[in-house]
Amino acid sequence: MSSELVQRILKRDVRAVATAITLIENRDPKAQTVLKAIYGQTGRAHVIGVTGAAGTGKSTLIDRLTAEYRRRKRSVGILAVDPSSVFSTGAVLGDRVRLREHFLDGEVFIRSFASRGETGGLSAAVRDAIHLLDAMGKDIVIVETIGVGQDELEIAKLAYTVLVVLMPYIGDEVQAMTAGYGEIADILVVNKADLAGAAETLRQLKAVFGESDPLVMAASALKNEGINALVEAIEQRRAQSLRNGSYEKKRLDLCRQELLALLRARIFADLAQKIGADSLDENARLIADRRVDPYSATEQMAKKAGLT
Ligand SMILES: Nc1nc2c(ncn2[C@@H]2O[C@H](COP(=O)(O)OP(=O)(O)O)[C@@H](O)[C@H]2O)c(=O)[nH]1
Ligand SMILES: [Mg+2]
Repeated sequence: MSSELVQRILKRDVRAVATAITLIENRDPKAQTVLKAIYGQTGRAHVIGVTGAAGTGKSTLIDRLTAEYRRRKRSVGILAVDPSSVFSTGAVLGDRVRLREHFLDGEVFIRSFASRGETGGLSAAVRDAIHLLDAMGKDIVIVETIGVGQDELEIAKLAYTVLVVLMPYIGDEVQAMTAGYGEIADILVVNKADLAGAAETLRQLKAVFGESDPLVMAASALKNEGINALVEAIEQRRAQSLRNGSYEKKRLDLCRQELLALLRARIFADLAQKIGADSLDENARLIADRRVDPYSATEQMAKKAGLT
């Protein structure tokens, strides 16, 4: 069953990819079999992370970016870690909305992920889904996350290029609002540039970050303005990073992080099983009653589980 699924994924069968993503989400052991088999065919896709606060226009912007990439004959996959995200794909299809549905899916693959509330689980699932879309031949994989939790930031780090989307705001809170963003963003996009205050926001951001690190750009997803320039900037950055070796460095770094994450998950699952939920509850009770301290409890539990 798995090998047939693998063949279908490599033949770009949308339903096979959807089935495999469901296996990943359900943590079905078959998922690993599939992922092992397809991994050799991955490593080609350009993964673009799009993050930022809710309502800044990420989904709308992704719709427009997708249309632009499709115009450039590049295939696109979209993974949204916010189930409320709505993609019209109207931008992609224009007048051709009456196209048969499977054909629509063949052009642009879209899948949403629900947050799990368990740190690490979500980013692992999204990383696996990226591998699938990569193996099915998507040139571009866009991952939308809301830039709030640890998981969402982890996911942004799975991308080669990270866009942080902001919208015009009033006041002098630039530094506070953009504190963590500068570190993860390759490009800061002031979306909704059609609204008042956009030029001033852009000016303030450039005052904080300079011209290029991160690059600060304006766009209006609603009016489809600045989209071509944004795609140009994304592509230029990628070409540049391929030339100067930073792309290769990032690739290596992502593989190292993936290994560490998988090892961490495996070690922890093993340990949790050996320790058992009962022992965890018992020790929590003892600690709460101050009959033992958490440090000694950890030492004891680790020893019991066979760790030194
Ligand atoms: N004025 C204006 N509104 C926009 C623009 N882009 C998105 N919006 C609107 O902002 C709202 C939130 O957009 P959405 O893409 O769902 O934001 P997300 O939560 O960041 O994914 C929607 O009502 C959009 O129509 C823009 O460039 N200008
Ligand atoms: Mg959205």
